[in-house]
Amino acid sequence: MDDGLTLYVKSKSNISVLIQRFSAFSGLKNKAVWEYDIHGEDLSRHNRFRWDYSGRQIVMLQTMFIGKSGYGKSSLINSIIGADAFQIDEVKACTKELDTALFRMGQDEKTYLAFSDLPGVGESRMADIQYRKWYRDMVLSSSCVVYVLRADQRDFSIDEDVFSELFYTEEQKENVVIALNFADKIEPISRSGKISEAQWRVLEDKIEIIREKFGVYSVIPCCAKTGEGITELISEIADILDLCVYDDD
Ligand SMILES: Nc1nc2c(ncn2[C@@H]2O[C@H](COP(=O)(O)OP(=O)(O)OP(=O)(O)O)[C@@H](O)[C@H]2O)c(=O)[nH]1
Ligand SMILES: [Mg+2]
Repeated sequence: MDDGLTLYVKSKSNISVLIQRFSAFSGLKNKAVWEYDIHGEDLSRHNRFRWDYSGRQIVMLQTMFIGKSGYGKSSLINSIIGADAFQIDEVKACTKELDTALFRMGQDEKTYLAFSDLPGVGESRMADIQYRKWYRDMVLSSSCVVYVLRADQRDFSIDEDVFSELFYTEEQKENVVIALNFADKIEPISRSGKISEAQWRVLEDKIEIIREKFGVYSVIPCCAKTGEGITELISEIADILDLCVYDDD
């Protein structure tokens, strides 16, 4: 992209591999990506899909993960792709580049499903100014955004602030899925480590609170550690991405 963002390809595979894990992605195989929106606006004008990868122009159907540092963006992508390609860290903030996992969608080397991981907000004021600019650019180049929150978090003020800066129209919010990660940590914490029925009841209330605060209907509790909720998260992402592709025969 012409703003200096570099694409770091952390893993590259074929979408068939991903479909074996999550059948919800089967509607994307051998499809081409729309470069016009419903109003006929040419989206490639925003560099929306085109990236230079190894000297070749590729088109990416991109899902971007954003949210505060340590909320599990990299862990969620790892659990989707089924590999530890993205670095995770318990203490220091660790994602400093635009890391991407690519899955080739068709027969040729042109169109890819992509999951991208941006640095977390909330590390430092200076870093945030840079990151928020990246976030704005990347929202324009993404077909779906997974906004990661922590289920056990009480104060959402920084997230609401960042969120409202990025998404203000209803149309933009339709492409957003909120992942309520760390669902295993919501009280009452279960000894098994799995999300208990009591926790699910609390999560249902939490979903309503988040829907109201952020104006996003698609709110999915999940746990990157145990993999719970990941299939539901995938199904929401796939529904959004399915609207961005067409048959390329
Ligand atoms: N208990 C629990 N731990 C989790 C969950 N998701 C992630 N973690 C842990 O939280 C820590 C931070 O996760 P990361 O995936 O590195 O977070 P990140 O959002 O990518 O962080 P930055 O790259 O700094 O922005 C790691 O130790 C993960 O193992 C979860 O759902 N439950
Ligand atoms: Mg990370």
